[in-house]
Amino acid sequence: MIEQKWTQKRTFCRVCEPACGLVATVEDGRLVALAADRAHPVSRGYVCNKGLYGADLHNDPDRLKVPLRRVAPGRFEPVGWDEALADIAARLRAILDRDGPGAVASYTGNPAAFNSLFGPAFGGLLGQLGVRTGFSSGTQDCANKFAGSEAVFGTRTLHPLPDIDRSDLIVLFGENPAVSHLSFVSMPHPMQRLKDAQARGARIVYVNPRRIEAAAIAGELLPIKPDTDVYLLAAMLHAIDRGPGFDAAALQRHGRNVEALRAFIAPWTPERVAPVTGIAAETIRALARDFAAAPAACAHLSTGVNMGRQGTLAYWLLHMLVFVTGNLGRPGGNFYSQGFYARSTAAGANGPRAMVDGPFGRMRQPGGVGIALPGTLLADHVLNPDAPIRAMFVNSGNPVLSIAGEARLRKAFASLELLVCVDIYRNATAEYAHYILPAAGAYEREDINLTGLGLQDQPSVQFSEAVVSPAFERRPEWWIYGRLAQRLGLRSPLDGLDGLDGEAAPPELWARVDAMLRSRGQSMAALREAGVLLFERTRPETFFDEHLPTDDHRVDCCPQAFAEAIARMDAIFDELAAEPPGQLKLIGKRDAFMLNSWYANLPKLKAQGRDHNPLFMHPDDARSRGIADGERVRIANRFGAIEAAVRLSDQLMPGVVAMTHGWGQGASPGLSVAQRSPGVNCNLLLPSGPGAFEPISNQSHMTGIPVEVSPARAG
Ligand SMILES: Nc1nc2c(c(=O)[nH]1)N[C@H]1C(S)=C(S)[C@@H](COP(=O)(O)OP(=O)(O)OC[C@H]3O[C@@H](n4cnc5c(=O)[nH]c(N)nc54)[C@H](O)[C@@H]3O)O[C@H]1N2
Ligand SMILES: Nc1nc2c(c(=O)[nH]1)N[C@H]1C(S)=C(S)[C@@H](COP(=O)(O)OP(=O)(O)OC[C@H]3O[C@@H](n4cnc5c(=O)[nH]c(N)nc54)[C@H](O)[C@@H]3O)O[C@H]1N2
Ligand code: SF4
Ligand SMILES: [Mo]
Repeated sequence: MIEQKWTQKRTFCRVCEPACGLVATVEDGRLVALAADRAHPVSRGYVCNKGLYGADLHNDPDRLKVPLRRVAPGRFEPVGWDEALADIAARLRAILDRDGPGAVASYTGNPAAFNSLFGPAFGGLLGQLGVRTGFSSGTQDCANKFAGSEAVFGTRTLHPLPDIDRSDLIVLFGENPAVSHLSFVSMPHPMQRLKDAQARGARIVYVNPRRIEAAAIAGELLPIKPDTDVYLLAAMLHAIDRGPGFDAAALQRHGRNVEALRAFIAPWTPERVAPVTGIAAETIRALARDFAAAPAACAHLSTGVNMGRQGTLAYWLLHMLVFVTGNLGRPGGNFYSQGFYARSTAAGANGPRAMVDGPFGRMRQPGGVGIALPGTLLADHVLNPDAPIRAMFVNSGNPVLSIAGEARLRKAFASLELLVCVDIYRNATAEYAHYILPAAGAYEREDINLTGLGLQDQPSVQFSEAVVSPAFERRPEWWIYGRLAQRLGLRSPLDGLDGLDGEAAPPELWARVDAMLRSRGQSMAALREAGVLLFERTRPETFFDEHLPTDDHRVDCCPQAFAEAIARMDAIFDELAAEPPGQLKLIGKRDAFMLNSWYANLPKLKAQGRDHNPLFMHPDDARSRGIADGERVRIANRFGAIEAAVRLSDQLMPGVVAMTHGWGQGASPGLSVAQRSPGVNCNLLLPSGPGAFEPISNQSHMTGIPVEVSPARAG
């Protein structure tokens, strides 16, 4: 008999929101390959290159293997877990005793959202320590969505999805599903769904300053000048109100403050916003009319709008566009998808966050789901002479490269008495760490796809055991923070379970998920048994009566909470209108070869000239500046200056330049491949510090940044 050396295990991808099903091949206890799970009931065999490359990432020789302690700047030595955690606990205790919990802070990065036991483990520890100063990648990403839905729907966890399969008109603002696979909509293979929609006659419009990859597959482009979507949306509402009219029945049954909305949109005529948005008034009117007239129309927006200066207002107006046309809670319009928790919209309804005057200006009071301190103020808080932060935990994040203001961030991290980074790599931020702790990777821990809750087109939940045991000295976060809690003499989910080896999590940590599942007649035990549980797709018509958590089941059409932000709209509009012709604006450009800053170390993704991040520029803009394709240019503004090679692209609107973020790995010796092809950090050109974020959401301003571009030889 031949001994079988390999096995296959069903698991799922932890990189982005669709959580595509994967089959892992395990040989001698090692993960050797990941493939699409053809039998998966939701992703049905879809997987993208980042999912497949998860195996390369898993086996990257540069991944952290053992805890590291800094002995000198840039020099680390291996250390045992006991010694590392004992020393971290002692130093943390000393700082807490001396300066109190206000001197300790955390930064939680994006992959933590795909690590379902991280939250209870880390939150449990910080809660006991009284640490409340929390930063996260969320303010670089989507904080406006939480603030917007809180005000309009009374909950931060209600984000109506576009019902793509049944819609006649689908309008997508600031997103590129062909590359990024959507955010705040969990749907494997969105381009197939959009292609199918187009084939049955639906019209798809991408509102975007760049002719994105998605537009080449299905749909048309409506080019817009960056950072102006809020004015386009206001003018579309204006045109609907003055043209075909709002859906009276919908407003009467489910609207509140409708007259205030009408008063708000009155001055935003299509003619007025046309020069600022770059869209002709007649085009705005026609799109508005079509949206109102379509039997069913849906809309969605993502990071291209989130990262503008008025993402919260834009999200409000997007909700309004859908609502006043009767498309909220209509098949083919936008709907709420409940998923595996009966009270999922209630989770974000725990009281609106007030505005507060912090040491660095007005902002939304942090706390609860989705509202963190502004990331652009991280350095300010750490370096605040009146109340400096002395110790920080950074978990699965790389703020040095993901937030604006790299130089000040480096200074801030270098000033800390204690920095602990928990990551799978020694990343740019970890260079400043006193301890770098090796986390178990996605395939070395048990997990469920929690992030999709309330956002899944087809609700489902999947459990994956650890596909392989954590290799070397890696440990899941629940073990790391659980052990640290014990070292600090605090209660820990590991209490009484000393035999745990880091693979199976203590049941206590799954208790909340178990309770959620029980609300839908399921349980953690049933999920473990089944692997994947499917839930019925939520009927759109249940939106108001069953899911909107406001007492009167009404939508606030003009929230009082927006008064300050609305008052700023004219000033920003005037500023945009006064820009000189030819002013260049920088936007982001995600591609399939990077994932924020952390797919930077895979040699396969650097091939074919992908070893740097160029500046994409329209040929007309290059010609008028005497710049040739491939030439090195200087990109500068009042925040900073960088150099990069130019790549001409007529996909961009003239006046718009684009760069991929996450590069600038020259000072990341822990990532040998990335360091050899460092590229440049375009976040040096973003505003940082006070004033660089939207006060009502704490969301950073990261798109539509004015820049000058000149040949590098001249500079
Ligand atoms: N200019 C510009 N800047 C941007 C953006 C942009 O579009 N333009 N996008 C923004 C967005 S949307 C986001 S979400 C942020 C991201 O901001 P961050 O989350 O701060 O940055 P990432 O590069 O995603 O860093 C993730 C880190 O987690 C580590 N990691 C990966 N998997 C695991 C794991 O399983 N466990 C642990 N412990 N660590 C893990 C990786 O090695 C990496 O170091 O960046 C933002 N920055
Ligand atoms: N390959 C890959 N996939 C990813 C990621 C990645 O880094 N690489 N990151 C993941 C993460 S963390 C996230 S949050 C999601 C994000 O997913 P998406 O939000 O879809 O992100 P992008 O693909 O960057 O799309 C943003 C779009 O906005 C456009 N844009 C820029 N400025 C403006 C503007 O002012 N107005 C309008 N209307 N459009 C504008 C840009 O041209 C771009 O096409 O992607 C996830 N998936
Ligand atoms: S789309 Fe996202 S979840 Fe699916 S395989 Fe690609 S990276 Fe993974
Ligand atoms: Mo993100």
